[in-house]
Amino acid sequence: MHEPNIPTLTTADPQVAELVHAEAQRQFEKIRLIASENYVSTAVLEATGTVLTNKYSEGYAGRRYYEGQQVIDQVEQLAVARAKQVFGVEHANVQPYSGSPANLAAYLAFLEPGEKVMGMALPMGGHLTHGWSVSATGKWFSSVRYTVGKDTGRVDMDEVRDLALAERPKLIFCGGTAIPRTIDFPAFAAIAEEVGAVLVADIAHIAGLIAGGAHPSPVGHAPVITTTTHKTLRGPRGAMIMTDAAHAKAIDKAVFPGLQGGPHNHTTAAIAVALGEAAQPSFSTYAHAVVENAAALAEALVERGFDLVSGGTDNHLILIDLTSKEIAGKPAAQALDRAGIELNYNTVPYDARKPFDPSGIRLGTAAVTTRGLGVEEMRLLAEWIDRAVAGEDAEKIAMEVSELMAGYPMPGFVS
Ligand code: DSN
Repeated sequence: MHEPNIPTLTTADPQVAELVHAEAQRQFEKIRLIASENYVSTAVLEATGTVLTNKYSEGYAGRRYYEGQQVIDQVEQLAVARAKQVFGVEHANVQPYSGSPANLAAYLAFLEPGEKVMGMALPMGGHLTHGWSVSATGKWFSSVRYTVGKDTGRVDMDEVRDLALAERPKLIFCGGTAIPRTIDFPAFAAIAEEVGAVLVADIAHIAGLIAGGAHPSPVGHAPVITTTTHKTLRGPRGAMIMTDAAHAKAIDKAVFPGLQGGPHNHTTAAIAVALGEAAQPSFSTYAHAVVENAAALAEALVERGFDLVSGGTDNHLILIDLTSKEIAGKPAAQALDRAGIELNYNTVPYDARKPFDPSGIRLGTAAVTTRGLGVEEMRLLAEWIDRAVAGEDAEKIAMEVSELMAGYPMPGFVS
């Protein structure tokens, strides 16, 4: 059942309570490989379920539009101070509701409608909000996109520089949602400086790795850093924008009053808790274990004939092109889900198939590492993935999966 227990909810609304317990059970039994997901601690869960949700606090600490901020100001200041300490930044705004609004704040702060943004193309691993055509960021702004090399699966910084020099964007995004390799922040910074653009590092996927010292930091290279708080950082669903002193005011104004109303104070408290956890030495151990597990899983998958975009991984994320396995991403993801292994189908660079029925699957090791799985279990995982993709009996694999996972405690659940 869900932990902390929810006895009052069970009495007041058994239907919802039952669904909460069912989801906790599902998360316990499955191997969760969605690269953007994790398991938050019980302390983070508790913080999100508090009376802080009752309070409006538009504005910033000491400058609010509602009375009664004696406590909320302290909560937000604590989250900000911890973000500054964990990431070594000059300024942090912890109010964005999630990653997309955080990125939108960068546009509002530094671009006029119609001006140019450069980001990684969505099918290459970028994010919708980096100027992709179906997003408001691609509709309201002019956008140009860099790619990855067809043979290497990696960003070619010469191509990025050539495109930037030709197009002269005012805003450049680095980072994305399906990038298995280290982001070269100094090279992006040099290009942004050359063309006079503001560089935004979207570190949503790798924030926890950066906090734990398992990926280079963009601090000192990108003046603006956006991140969600719920992926490798292992906090509640939310976001932050971190900046140097020079870009702080523009970002704060863009978040409020530019884009948002009242911040979600229960989330802010949970972000503070997660950042407190990320400051502990054990979090650095966790972040390095995430990367080690991904490397081990990648190696075991390659041994089994899987074709990995860029040939492997430097971080928590693996992107598999299933073309050589003669199965598309969607049926493979569905077969894996039936086998107790949860991940998402994903486009691969230069995909010949459509985004809703692409050639690839995306995996990440943040959640399984939180459960305590290690390098040895990654080999077993590769074997199960191989068998499920090959069409072996999914129910049999699911039994083996849930037997393994029964030995690994999950924060948020007790049997
Ligand atoms: N949905 C997130 C992900 O899965 O990477 C990005 O927004």
